[in-house]
Amino acid sequence: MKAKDLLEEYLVSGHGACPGCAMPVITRNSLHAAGQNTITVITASCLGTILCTFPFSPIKITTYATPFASAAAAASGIKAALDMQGNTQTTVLAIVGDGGTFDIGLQALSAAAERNDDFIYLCYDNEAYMNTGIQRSSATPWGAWTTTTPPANLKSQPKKDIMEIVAAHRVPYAATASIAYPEDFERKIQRAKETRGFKFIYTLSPCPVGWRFPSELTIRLARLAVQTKAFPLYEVENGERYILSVEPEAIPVSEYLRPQGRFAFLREGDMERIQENVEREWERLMRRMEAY
Ligand SMILES: Cc1ncc(C[n+]2csc(CCOP(=O)(O)OP(=O)(O)O)c2C)c(N)n1
Ligand SMILES: [Mg+2]
Repeated sequence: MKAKDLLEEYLVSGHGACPGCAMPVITRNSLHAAGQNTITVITASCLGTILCTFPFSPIKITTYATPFASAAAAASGIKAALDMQGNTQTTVLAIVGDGGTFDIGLQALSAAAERNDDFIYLCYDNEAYMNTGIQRSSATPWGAWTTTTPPANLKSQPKKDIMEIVAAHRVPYAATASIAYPEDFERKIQRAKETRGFKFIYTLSPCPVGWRFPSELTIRLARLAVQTKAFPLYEVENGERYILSVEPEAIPVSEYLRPQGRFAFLREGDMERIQENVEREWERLMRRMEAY
């Protein structure tokens, strides 16, 4: 990373994010690590409304806004066009929400991963379709309230395991990252930038509006997600070699969930059930780490 890039801000004030939104931090950190010579690709999402406040924009990087389903296809196309120009230096960085990744954009993501196209796909997961009014996505966790999973009918399916889906494509590099661990976050973007082929970075994006928590708790909740093992930080090389980035402190998951109003409707025994699921998933991840 050039020293200049560390000092330079590519996302400036005047963006349209809600107070406490994690996305400006995610975008800023990623662009610090990716540097000036980057083209970003975004879809219809909260990020789209934050960055594309026509005729103004708070992002100083060339940004291509594409329809909801096509982030990965657009990034593949931009990379192919750069190759045709003999430009191997520009980084292509798609920044896409959970709806645009887990659901509507999944086939384009899978196709680009299968072709091993050379760009970084960064998924920020706020665990619902936030921009259109907090509808559930396949990234919404079990037991969460959203406007389409009201208290009488809370989300009753588990969250889709996007890291396993991407890893199954045996892509060169995939990693989870957190805004509560910014050095680890930027290191992973930097590593993705230096790796040829398809790279996937997956980050949690706490949303005060959709998750129903006070806006000053964003970073604390991002950290608690890691420390409670709800969102482990790790890397996957070639879809096979799993490496843990941060050893969690094994705090009960309730510490992470209780400040969030979207979990206020859990019934008796639900918290224990969520804790058991966290432990089961953690053990499965540990087996992956040991297997290599
Ligand atoms: C094909 C299509 N369907 C639906 C929409 C409406 N829409 C715009 S943003 C959005 C939600 C995006 O969710 P996500 O990708 O999770 O990003 P977030 O808004 O949560 O940041 C939806 C459904 C659209 N723009 N295009
Ligand atoms: Mg979302």
